[in-house]
Parts: sequence; structure tokens; C-alpha cells
Amino acid sequence: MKKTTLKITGMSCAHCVNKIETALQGLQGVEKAKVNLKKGTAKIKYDEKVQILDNFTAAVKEVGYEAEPVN
Ligand SMILES: [Cu+2]
Repeated sequence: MKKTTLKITGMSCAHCVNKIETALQGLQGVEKAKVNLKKGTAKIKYDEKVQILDNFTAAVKEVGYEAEPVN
């Protein structure tokens, strides 16, 4: 399992948080996705053997927000 953090922009309320968490948790290999509205971040725990980082940023963009990896 691997943990990663994304910086997310464009969120304004709890609805946005739910939308993004649902999108991330729906991806294969994701064990947990936790979005923090105040910090503007998403912490993701996933199996790096079946999932790649690029798919997380793509999934967030697909539901209408901007995302980039935080190192
Ligand atoms: Cu919202």
C-alpha cells in the first residue's frame, strides 16, 4: 500500500468533498480517500500495483476540480 496527497482547487462545500471522495474511492486499488476541505487536500491510500497517480488527478478533473500531486 502506498499513500499520496493531492492538492485540490475549486472545492467550496461538503458536497464537493463527497463528490471527490466518491470519485477516488471508485477507482480500482483505492483503499481509502479522505478529502480535507479547509486544507484543500486529498489523502489517498492505494495499492500501487494496480493503480497509478495520474488516474487520481484525472478522476478529480473529471468531476470538475483541479488536482496536482503534493511532494
Ligand atoms: Cu461544493
